[in-house]
This record gives sequence, structure tokens and C-alpha cells, in this order.
Amino acid sequence: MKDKIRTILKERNGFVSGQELSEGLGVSRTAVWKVIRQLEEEGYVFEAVRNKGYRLVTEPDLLTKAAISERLSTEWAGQEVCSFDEIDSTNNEAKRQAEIGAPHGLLVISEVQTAGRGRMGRPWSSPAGSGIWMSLLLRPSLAPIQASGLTLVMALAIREAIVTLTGAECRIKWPNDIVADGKKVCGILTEMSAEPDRINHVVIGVGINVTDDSFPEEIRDRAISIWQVCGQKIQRAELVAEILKTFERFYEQYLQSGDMSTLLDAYNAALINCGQTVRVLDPKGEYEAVARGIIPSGALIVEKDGQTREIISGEVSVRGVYGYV
Ligand code: BTX
Repeated sequence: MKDKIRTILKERNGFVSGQELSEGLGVSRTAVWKVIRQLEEEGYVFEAVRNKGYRLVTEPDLLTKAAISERLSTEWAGQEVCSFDEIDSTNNEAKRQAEIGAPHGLLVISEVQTAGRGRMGRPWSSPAGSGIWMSLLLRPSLAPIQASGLTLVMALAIREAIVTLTGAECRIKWPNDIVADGKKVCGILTEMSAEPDRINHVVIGVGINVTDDSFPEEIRDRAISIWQVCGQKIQRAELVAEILKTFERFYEQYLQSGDMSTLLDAYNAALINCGQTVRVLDPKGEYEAVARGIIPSGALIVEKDGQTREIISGEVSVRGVYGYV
């Protein structure tokens, strides 16, 4: 009954009388009032006016299965959702679920991660209430070598979704970050289980700082939230749904060509590194070069002393010459 009352008030977008609710649902008006009180405890705000009834004023910023599912317009991405109040890492949970046969498109999401991680085991700060910590399970018909491109596909989808919902000025830092004002809004961690010639599954983990107004000391110089960038406190479930819709569209394009060719122009246009001098952190020796954009394989082309080189993600990172971007 709670879901029904919530849905009616949401869809009406105006006052609904207690009588209409009680008659429509075949329950007493006291029962309706009790549900309204429960919803208020969950963070919903209603305006209650005598002779008019209740009007939904604001919804809480929840990341529950219901909050995501009711906003979703995808064929498969996020059609199954596992949501948690707390988990070690949504990537770990997605991998556990994959091992027991979870389907392509499963979304794992949590309010808090107690062991959120970035690449090479680096910690990822994942506090409650302000961010999106989620992982998407994929079972693509691709060769293992093509899986790394999925990080780029996700980066493009996240950047487009943020711009669509907020207009925030953010760009992609190759290969796995979304940045604004020289700081990280979002990081992506893609992990794969594969045989030499076949992918078992891919897990794309996404961490986005959405409404934070401060960060722990150790990442303050490199972390920023969407709210800090554009002054808008968006509903996180709204952004999750927009990302999944956009990712699904780009993913189908990636599968068709098997590479980034049809997404190349969009990716390079969103890339902050294009034309910039970057520091290439190659384990065989660091050097500075000018980034020129990606090629269909997803490799970044850099130019040094008139010669071009391909940088393959996972092998080396790039940094700005004067800082992180
Ligand atoms: P990365 O290795 O590129 O970045 C990790 C670095 O980012 C850390 O060393 C730290 O300096 C900085 N950092 C940590 N937390 C934050 C934050 N909240 N905002 C900005 N910078 C931060 C990037 O790895 C990939 C991160 C993926 C995180 C998602 S969350 C859902 C999923 N589950 C999981 O355990 N990881 C992924």
C-alpha cells in the first residue's frame, strides 16, 4: 500500500484527498494517514491541507531498488538491481553475483562501501548519502582484449548523463575519470574474468561524487562533487537511470563495431587531454608528450619529438604536467 500511495501522489503532481486514497485502495483514512507518516519518516515531504488532502513536495534522495527502477527506461541495463545500505565493494559483490549466474545488466549499488577501491588497490572514499557507488555486470560477446574499451564507453555515458541533467562543465580524463575544475568527479574501475579467447564477465564499477560539500583531507586537492561544480543537488537515482540509458545505447554501438570507431568523435570532443601536454607514467621511463586523442582501439595517441606513440590503458597512466589533470 505504501508504494501505491507514493506512486499516486507522485503521478498526480498536486493534491489528492485522503478520502480518494482510502476509497481507491479500500482502506481506512487512518491507515492512509499512517502510511503518510511512514513516508515522512523516510524523508518524503508532504503539504497537508484540510479539504484538499496531501501533495508531495519533495522526495528523499534514495538509491533503493524502487527509486532506481521507477526512473529506468532501459532494455536490460539495471533491469535487475541489488541495493545495499552497506557493502565491502559493489565490484566485489557484482563478481560474487556473477559467479552464481547473475544476468547481464545486473546493477549492484550501495549507500556506503567499507572497502571501495580504485585501480591497483588504491582506496576509493565512499561515504553515505552523497555519492553513487555502483557496479554493472556485463556478459559481452567480445574478445578479452576488447573489454578495456568498455571503460571508455562508460566514461562517455557518465559524462553525457551529467551534462544532460545538470549542464555541469565536465570532461573525460583518459581513460577512466570524469573531471571538472582540475579535480575528479568520478572514477571507473573495470574488472574482467576471462578465458584466453572468451569473456566470462566484465564488472564496471563507477564512483561518482554527487552532493558532497567536503572531502577527507587526503583527497581534498583532487576530489570534487557535481554539486560543487554546478550548484545543483540532483536526485542520485535520476542520474543512475540516465547513465544506464545512455550506456546501453553506446554499448550497443561498441558491440556492433567491436571498437570505439562510432563513438570516437564524441569521446575525443569530451576528452580534456586533447592537445594538452601530459606526463606519461610509463614503467619503462616517464616522459612528456602532447596528447592527440584516442583511436578506435581506445589507445591514446601522444606525440613526442614529431613522432606518435600509442598508449594502451592499463599499461601506463597520464598526468597533467603541473598537476593531476
Ligand atoms: P583510481 O585508481 O584512478 O583513483 C583512485 C584515487 O582517487 C585514490 O588513490 C585517491 O587519490 C582518489 N580518490 C579516492 N576516493 C575518491 C573520491 N571519492 N573522489 C575523488 N577521488 C578519490 C578510480 O581509481 C576508480 C574508482 C572506482 C570506484 C568505484 S565505486 C563502485 C565500485 N566499487 C569499488 O570498489 N570501486 C568501484
